Amino acid sequence: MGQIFNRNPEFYSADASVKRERFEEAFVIIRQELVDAFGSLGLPTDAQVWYTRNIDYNVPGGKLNRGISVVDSAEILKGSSLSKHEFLQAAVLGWAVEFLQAFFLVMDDLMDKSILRRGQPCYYRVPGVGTISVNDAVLLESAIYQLLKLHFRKEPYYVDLLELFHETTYQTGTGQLLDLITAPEDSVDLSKISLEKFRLIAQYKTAYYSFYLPVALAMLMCDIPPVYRSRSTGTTVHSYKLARSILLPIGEYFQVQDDFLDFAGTPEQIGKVGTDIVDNKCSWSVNTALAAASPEQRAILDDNYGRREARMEDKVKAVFEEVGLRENYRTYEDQVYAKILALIQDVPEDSGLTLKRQVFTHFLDKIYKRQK
Ligand code: GPP
Ligand code: MG
Ligand code: MG
Ligand code: MG
Repeated sequence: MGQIFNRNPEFYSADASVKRERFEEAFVIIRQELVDAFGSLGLPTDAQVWYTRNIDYNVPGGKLNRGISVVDSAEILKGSSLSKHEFLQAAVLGWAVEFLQAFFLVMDDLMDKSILRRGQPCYYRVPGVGTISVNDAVLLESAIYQLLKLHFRKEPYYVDLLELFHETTYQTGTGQLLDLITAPEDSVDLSKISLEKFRLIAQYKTAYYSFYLPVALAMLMCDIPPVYRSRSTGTTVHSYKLARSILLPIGEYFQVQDDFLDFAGTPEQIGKVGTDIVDNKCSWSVNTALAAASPEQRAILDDNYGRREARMEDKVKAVFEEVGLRENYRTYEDQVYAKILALIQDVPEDSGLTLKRQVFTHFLDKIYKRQK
């Protein structure tokens, strides 16, 4: 283990780069465990090399917000810094979330026909990979359950962890289904999309796995009771339900940002090339533009949205600019931030093993006004 990991953990108070470095040190251990397990199958060397490249190409290079949030949340819920063992446990759960995300992204990029991910070609576009990426995605998902078994088999909440990952995968697959069937390749009909559909898609495809999952994992690990009586307000708190009621709106806000950046972000900035317009997606951006469009602008959107031609994509982008999408987004962001803060203020603040407002404000502040 390296220097940083051996230092007495003060994760929550540490600055972002130190946190990231310590979290990445845990990855070295986790990766080795998986590579060793694969090696023990006695397969040819080329399979071992392929498996290792799959992990290295797809898992570690992202923002790591979801994974690090498990550790942050565990520390906030515990109310003090984690022991070395607790840190490793939380980091394993955090990396399990990152493996889940890698599993989703490999498949999502294939389905969305995307070009770039995290500043490098999408995995399916790597020479020789193609549709083998589907099988590699299966292996990335399997890694989650190998890690859970290795590190949590003896914990009383082991089954809860398994159920949570299974349920989250189900929810995300459901969201991806909605996302895909709302965006048929061969028939563009903008009258079929709506902000309500966008919300449903965002909740299922993004919010559960990106926001609820990391916090729920930390709650399980820290033994937060599912139901308790708040001493400060005298009310009964259903802790997981309450967490969900705040984290799902944060997830919707995050997907609005993702959709806006798909249109407004540069590849250098966001590490990917936006595909929502050519993919005919029910994005926040197109819904917002439709609501503000004149009949002439609407006609341009009808004729050019969801077509695989750069010239037509540019016409759509011009309408997005004309209707003031950027200004609209700034207003949305300030309003939603205030709204979510108000939700957080309603969380009863108690000492001991209870939910803490800071778990949520921490998350919200991490994404507020994000540029990538
Ligand atoms: C992101 O949507 C959604 C996912 C990563 C969930 C995928 C789920 C599967 C079951 C495969 P997006 O396409 O807007 O993300 P991005 O903009 O990063 O491509
Ligand atoms: Mg995508
Ligand atoms: Mg997608
Ligand atoms: Mg997107």
